[in-house]
This record gives sequence, structure tokens and C-alpha cells, in this order.
Amino acid sequence: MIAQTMISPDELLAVLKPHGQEHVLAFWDRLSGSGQDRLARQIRRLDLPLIDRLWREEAGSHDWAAMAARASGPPAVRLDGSGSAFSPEQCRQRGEQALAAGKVAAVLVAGGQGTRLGFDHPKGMYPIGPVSEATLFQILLEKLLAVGRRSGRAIPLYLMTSEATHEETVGFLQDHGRFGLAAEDLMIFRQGMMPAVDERSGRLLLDQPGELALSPDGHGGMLAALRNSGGLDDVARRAIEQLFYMQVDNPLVSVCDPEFIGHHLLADSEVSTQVVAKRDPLDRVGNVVLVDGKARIIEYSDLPEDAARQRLPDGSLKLWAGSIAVHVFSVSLLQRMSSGGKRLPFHRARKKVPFVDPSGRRIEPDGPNAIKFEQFIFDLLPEARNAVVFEVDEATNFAPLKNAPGSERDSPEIVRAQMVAVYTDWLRQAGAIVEPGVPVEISPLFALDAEELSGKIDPGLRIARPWFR
Ligand code: UD2
Repeated sequence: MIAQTMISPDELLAVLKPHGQEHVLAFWDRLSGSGQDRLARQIRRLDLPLIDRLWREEAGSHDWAAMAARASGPPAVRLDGSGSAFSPEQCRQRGEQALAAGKVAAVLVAGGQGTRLGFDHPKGMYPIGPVSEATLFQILLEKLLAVGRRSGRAIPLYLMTSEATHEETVGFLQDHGRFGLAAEDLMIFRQGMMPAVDERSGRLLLDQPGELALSPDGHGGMLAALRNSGGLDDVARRAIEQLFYMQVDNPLVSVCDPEFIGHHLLADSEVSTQVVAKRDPLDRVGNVVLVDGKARIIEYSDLPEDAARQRLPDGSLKLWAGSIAVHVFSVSLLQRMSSGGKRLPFHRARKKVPFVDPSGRRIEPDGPNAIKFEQFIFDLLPEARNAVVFEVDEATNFAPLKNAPGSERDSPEIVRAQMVAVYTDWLRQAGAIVEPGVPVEISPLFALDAEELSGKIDPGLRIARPWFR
């Protein structure tokens, strides 16, 4: 006998009816007790007035074309050092000082569903190491471990998952001993979910007769999730002042880079963000721009093509700065933006979302039928004091894994080839001879950069076979 739920549908109807969402209970009587409990919990978590507002805001409520027309390239610290009042050495020392004093922690966002990759596990579990086949999680956590060892102080990691990735991620990291991170230095927290609505009616979609169609609320969900999970309190308890933020999909990120963090501190900034000079106007990265004196990011999907193609008299792209989603946030900004009713805006995306029709049949639409709502963490930029844009070299800092094998860009093969190119260069700088086309890979625990490597291998070392240390 399945215990009937204690919840009367009338109570739920009272919540849903004022918003025209009573259809969500259409299959209530068919559900088991636990099915009714689950649906009731999902309904209780909804912010229905917010969903009403978000759906009503017309898709064009944000006039990206008008914003793009007022946009210019941002002032930035460029690769040649221009745009900075401090020397790289000053920045590095300041960053090392903050790391050694335990003022810095890392955030890794890994809640995305990674649909484009066609990998049915959390993306962090993808074996990307060109020789070792190390997963993205292993490479990123070992980089963090190595930076902590170098600065003499373990760096705590706040890892964000979603419903879609949480269980597997927790199990995987448990099974691998957190790749060396101490248990007390890894906090895994789950971001929130947002329902999808029918794009014409604004009605909530059911994924199953007893389940709403929910998806992660965007990496901007990190803000609320960090607060609601107690992560922000933990950060305060540890007297951490800066959070280094990275995505799970980029194995070339310079984790907790001392020069980047140091510049952020010396410039007294609340948000510093890394960019690469776009090679193509339509590169699928966010465009870091200056609008009305504020730095902000216009996502590639929102930037009108003519604005993306504009060039300056010297032929360079007017909107040249491509966001690689590597940031440093001051904790004071995160505290300010996650309290007192302030929140990040929601972006709307038209998506294909399977749903249950009134007859109870599950429909797989062949075109976009729904609106999803996501927050983007980079919308913190215009809220920040002294936002800094910091250019890095794409070849050595940015190789995001986005698409399935064989894809034209951001595929596993392309990422691995870029990793091999970086490590080959390190080896050659250290005096080794690497035969062309030979895959080589260096663990962060062996060396974090070319300088560290050169002290660890014999000059003249010949490498003619796959090589991993
Ligand atoms: C993101 C940026 C783009 C550029 C690019 C660099 C956005 C909207 N666009 O493109 O401007 O910087 O990255 O690679 O961010 N994630 C979560 N929870 C979510 C959604 C995403 O944790 O609800 C994580 C996801 O695991 C991944 C990262 O955020 O690590 C990027 O997510 P994405 O793949 O949806 O972003 P993408 O590739 O469209």
C-alpha cells in the first residue's frame, strides 16, 4: 500500500490557479503517493509571480541592437602590457601574497547539461588528457592543488553542480579522492532550477505526468546557490576576499593565476574578466564591451551581425574582446548582489522542450516550442566598481570543450591538439627535442608552466613516442 500523500490538491490549486497554471495537476489522481509528493515539492519551489513577469517581458524587451550601437571596445590590460598601471611582476607578487594569505578561493561551475558534446555524463568526467586521458575534473583540480602547493596554502574549491550533474559528480570525485584536495577544501553546492514554459501561452510544461520540465537556472544561479547553500557564509568564515571563477570546459585555464589576481587587487577592482582578441567577428563567445561607461557582456547570440563585423580604421574589430568566462569576483560584490532583493536579470532562450500534452502523451517537438530562463554570472560586470578587462593569449589559455568529436570547432580532437601544442612548446623551451606530431602531456602536479618544467627534465631529451609526466 503506497501511503497517500498528506498534501491536498486544493492547497496546490490555490497556488496555481491565480496564475492560470492549474493544468499542472491534470494527472494528479494517476500519481503514486511519492509521485504526488515530488510534484507538490516542485510546485512549492516555483516563484510563479516571477515566471509570469519573465514570460510577459517581450523577447525584445532587451534591445540588443540599440545597446550594440552604443557599444565600443573596452579599455583593457592588453597582451603587450599596455592598459595597466602595474608591471606583470608587481601583479604576480601581489597575487602570490593574496594566495599565500588564504584570501583567494576558486569556483568551478559544472552544472551545465553539456548537450552539444553528446556525452551522457557531467562534462567534468570527460577524458580529455591527450596522453593520460585525464578528465577535465582531474586536470582542473590538480591545477588548483599545484597552485596551492606553490603558494604554500591550500586553495578551497566551491564546485557548482545542478540536478543534472550533482549525483554523478559527487560520486566521481569521492571515488577519486577529490584528486588530492582535502575534504574540507571541497564544497559541492547545487544551483537552482527554472521551469520551461510554452512560448505561446506561458503555461508551465510537464516533462512527465507528475514532473515539471525544469532545467538549471544558468551559471548566474551561482550567486543565489552560493548564498543558499551556506557557501557564502563559509567564504566569510575563512576570511576569503576574492573568488577565482572558471568553467569546467576549459582545460587550459590558468587556475588562480597570480598575475591576473594581483592586477585585480592592485586595480582595486570588484570584477576582473579574461578576454581573448576575437579571431572572427562571429566567434561564439560573449563580447565584452563598454556601454554608457560600464563594462558588460553581450552574448554572441544577442549581438547583431553588423555590429559584430564593425572594424576600426586600423582594420581591427571594434568589438574585439571575446569573454572566455574566467573572472575574479570580490566577495563584497557577491554579498552585495545576493542580498537586499537585488538579483541578476534572467535571459530568455527559445528551446525545444519535450512535454506531456493534455491527453497525457509525451511530445518531442521538432522545433522550439518553449522559453527557458537563465541567469548569466557575467551580468555582474555592470554592477561592479572598477571592472577590469584582462587580455590573455588564446593559444595558451583557452581551449573550451563544447562539441562532439568530429565537430568543426571546440571538439575533443581540437582541444587535445591545442593542449599538445602548449606542452610541446614548454618541452622545447626546456631544451627537449619533440618529434613533430608526437602527443605529449604534462600533469599540473609535475609542472604548472615552462619555467617549472625546465628544472625537471634533461635538456636534449629526445621524445619520439607519446610522453606524459
Ligand atoms: C559560455 C559563455 C560565452 C563564452 C564561452 C567560453 C554564456 C551564456 N556564454 O558559452 O560568452 O564565455 O562560455 O567558453 O555563459 N553552467 C552551469 N550551470 C548552468 C549553465 C551553465 O554550471 O545552468 C556552466 C557549464 O557547466 C559550463 C559553463 O557554465 O561550464 C558554460 O556554459 P555553456 O556551455 O552553456 O556556455 P556557452 O558555451 O554557451
